Amino acid sequence: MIVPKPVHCQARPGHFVLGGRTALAADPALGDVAAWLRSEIGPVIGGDLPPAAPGPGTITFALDDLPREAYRLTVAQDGVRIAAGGPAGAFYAAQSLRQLMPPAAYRKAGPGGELEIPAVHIEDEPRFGWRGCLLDVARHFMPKHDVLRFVDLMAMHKLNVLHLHLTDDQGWRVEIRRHPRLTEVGAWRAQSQTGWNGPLDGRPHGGYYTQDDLREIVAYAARRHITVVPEIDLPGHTQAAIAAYPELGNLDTPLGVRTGWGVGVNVLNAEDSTVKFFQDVFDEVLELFPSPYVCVGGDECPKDQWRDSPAAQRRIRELGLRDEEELQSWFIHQFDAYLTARGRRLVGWDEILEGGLAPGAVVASWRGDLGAVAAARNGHDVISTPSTSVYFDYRQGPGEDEPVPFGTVLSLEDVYAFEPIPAELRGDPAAERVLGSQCAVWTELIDSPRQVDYMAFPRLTAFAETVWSTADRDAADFLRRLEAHLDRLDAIGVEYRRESGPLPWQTRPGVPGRPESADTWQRKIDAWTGNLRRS
Ligand code: TNX
Repeated sequence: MIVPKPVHCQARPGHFVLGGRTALAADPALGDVAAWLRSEIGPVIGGDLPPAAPGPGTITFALDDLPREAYRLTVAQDGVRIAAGGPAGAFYAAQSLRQLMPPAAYRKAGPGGELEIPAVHIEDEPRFGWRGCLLDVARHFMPKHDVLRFVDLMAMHKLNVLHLHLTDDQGWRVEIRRHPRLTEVGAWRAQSQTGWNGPLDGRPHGGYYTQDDLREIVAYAARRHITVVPEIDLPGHTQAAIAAYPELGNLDTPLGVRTGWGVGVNVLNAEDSTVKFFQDVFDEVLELFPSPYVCVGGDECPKDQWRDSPAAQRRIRELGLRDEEELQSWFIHQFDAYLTARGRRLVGWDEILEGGLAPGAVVASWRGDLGAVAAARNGHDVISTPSTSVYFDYRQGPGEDEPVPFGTVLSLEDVYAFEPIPAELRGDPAAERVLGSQCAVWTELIDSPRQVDYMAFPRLTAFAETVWSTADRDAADFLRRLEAHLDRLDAIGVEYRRESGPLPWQTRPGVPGRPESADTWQRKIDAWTGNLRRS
């Protein structure tokens, strides 16, 4: 009944009884995982799960000669034995063990008493090393408390990368000491567009994370074996920064933080001082986020302002570039060199392929498969995140009551059927370059943590199985296990989408969306990736 499905799972007769005095015995290297399990399960059974030496009746965490994220879990009448390649593997074993318990094991407190765990032998390890989820906290701010809750939900599904989209036209969400107006001004907008293109709602929106908040999120995630990859999106998607510091932009007229959606025309200018400004920003971001990977965005940068700006045209000549397209890749190269010099690896959206890249750069391929194939064949690592397969802002069904209908239909079954290795790379050694995949919760039309629950679950559960499990995909079997899993989500209080569609209070009648047909979408991808194909 475990999701994502383990590589090997064999039920055995009998069960283990977990009670308040059940002892936890852990190799010192795995002590923190045992402590995590104690703090989660202790309050449910009303006991303290004391530490002890291995012995009968205990739950034992031992190291074994296995890959870092692999584990073996044996539940027997006389004890539970976990053998893991390292702390991450032990943590995934503890997650599986918790799924073997009744759903009440997911509550914050329980009636006390004992939990029965069926005897079983599991051998398990993930298919991909990058099992990610992007959370867009820029379009709609998500309070820190809800981010931590989301981290726990990712951990429950054995995902290991949280990509935090921290800045965009509509909001700047990370405190930067050196440039305080980024949050003083950039974290707040006067109002927001209702739906995709409805009237402005007249309500201020905003929020940001202090540096201490982000240190807490990073540490909380690390304890759950999740790396937080920060994204500071540039040179497009920067109107909030330009609103705070107009000298970063191309216009003489001041801008506000953006209130509408869609690709924005206000982009950074290409002055050295602007590059320096953002390198100062990254100096602080790197301090907060130890992740080896750092995302600089690079997506959707309209070139109109550079075409119209005498200063940008002067820069193009000064730098000996051919045109605005090359100016975009020059921009990205400045940050590629900056990050490489600091021992980090640049991650960017597939648009960054359009001008050649440093060898260490990682491409997040979102517009179909083309970017993934091109990047892998050119020796770049790839994160496969095609919008029509893993963008959870896309509607979950064709019904008009989906809140708020956007993009093409991406059902639970579609996500389950998603294959992260593009068809064109199958059998090609370049397929090794696909580090894994990442689903994405973009939040233009998702304005609260409750809406995030609805859009992310249970599709995230299906996604977790596609990136973790090596087993053949069997949708009927998945849906059966999902039933038990939904009881766990209910115990946590996740307001997921039911098979029947949204509940009446989950619909948002009258809020304009932007539903599209699969054909329209494909035509759009073809047009967008024209540059990529030519390059
Ligand atoms: C494209 S994916 C974007 C985001 C939007 C998303 C909506 C990417 C690199 N850019 O800015 O939020 O589509 O689906």
